[in-house]
Amino acid sequence: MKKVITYGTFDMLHKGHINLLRRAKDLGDYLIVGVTSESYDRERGKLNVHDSLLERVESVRNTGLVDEIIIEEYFGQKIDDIQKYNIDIFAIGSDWTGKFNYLKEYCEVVYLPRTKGISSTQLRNDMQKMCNIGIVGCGRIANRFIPESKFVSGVNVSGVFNPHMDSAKSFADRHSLEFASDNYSDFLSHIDAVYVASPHLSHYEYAKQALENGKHVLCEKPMTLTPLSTADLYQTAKDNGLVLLEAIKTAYCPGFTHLISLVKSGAIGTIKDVDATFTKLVDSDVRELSAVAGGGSMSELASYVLLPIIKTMGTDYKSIDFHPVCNESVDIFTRGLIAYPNGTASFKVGLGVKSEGQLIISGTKGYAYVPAPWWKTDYFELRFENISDTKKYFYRFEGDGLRYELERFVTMIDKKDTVTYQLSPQDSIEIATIINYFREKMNAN
Ligand code: C2G
Repeated sequence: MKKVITYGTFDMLHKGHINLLRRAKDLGDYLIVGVTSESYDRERGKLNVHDSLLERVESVRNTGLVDEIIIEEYFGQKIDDIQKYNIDIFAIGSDWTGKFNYLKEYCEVVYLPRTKGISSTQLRNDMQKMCNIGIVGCGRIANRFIPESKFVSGVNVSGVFNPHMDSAKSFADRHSLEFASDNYSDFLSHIDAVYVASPHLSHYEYAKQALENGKHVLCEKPMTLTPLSTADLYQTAKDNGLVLLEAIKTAYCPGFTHLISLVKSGAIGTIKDVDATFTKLVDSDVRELSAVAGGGSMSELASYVLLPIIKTMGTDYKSIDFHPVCNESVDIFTRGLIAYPNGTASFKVGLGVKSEGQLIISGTKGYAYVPAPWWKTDYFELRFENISDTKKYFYRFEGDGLRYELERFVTMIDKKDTVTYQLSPQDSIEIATIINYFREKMNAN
């Protein structure tokens, strides 16, 4: 019996896939299809797969052409499968010509003609309404956002708003955007969604006006500096059936998402302590160190360190203590200690003090260790008493990582989901609560 194997995502199964499966089946007597898992697709950079794994498996099965379906979960699995299933022929579409020659050592490799004029990407784009996004602000993060947006399908960054028309115009020219505006109402009338990347203290006004005008909002962190205003924005989004998301990139990247799922599933026992550090040295004259602009280590960086703490330990803490180190205007470093009824959490944030940027989540059976920079999670270990039990996990963290938050944002708009477990409205409100508490204490002193 001649056994053939082929692989693919098979998203929105179409004629091209069916032709490919038929041609593969004709090569032998028994056809095995490896359908890619969601995490493997994300790892290899396919961020916008529409159908779930179960739906894709079901569509491949319904073609009636396949004898066995397996799931492809990791890079390198093809060699393992070929040996495990005694495969004679590995077949794949001609868009991959040459890429799988390394499998010739294990079986025959056949590149089958690809059907012209149809692809999952095209079907996704046809189905998904293009989301026109306008950027508020022209700073560093806004500049980074544009190249990142090119990796997310269904998105077009069409314009920019800045109260200073000169800045808006030069930003639009630099990034070949369709329009620049210094009139916010007019700017909003041209777009479907807003990415608020202006200085912190302006986030609330821009986000609020956008939501009141029916626009979805992706807002840079910290969304606002008080729980009341963050909660108010979420309420406005809810009342208008819109997506509002805080742009803490770590929350949406594959490595961090998996880390949280693992530790919350008991992989290290019951979680008892979290320790997170994020420091980023900045020049002395920047907005980040300006008190009037809402700067300081806590307001700049606490969103990151509080994320793993809130996600794993929750928010029913008994007390929080801050130990800030200040210059004449803001905290250039703060150490925080949070006491829970049954555990603890601590963090360090610094704009003027450098430290090791690691994350450790400790449990009753072991701990998760994420080396610096943990906020761009591409690797972590689960460690136990017996060091031979250590498990290592590797992920991709592409580019600046902003593509992950943007992908989540447009998927939520597309699927009409207004809440994501990766960063819920309550999570954002809790982060604002702690930052606000810190700022109140600082002002009181
Ligand atoms: N295909 C085709 N004609 C099209 C579109 C796709 O023949 N018009 C083929 C592809 O060449 C591939 C299969 O259909 O052999 C599945 O395509 P995708 O779902 O796009 O999956 P892909 O990303 O190519 O996965 O491990 C995964 C594999 O390496 C390939």
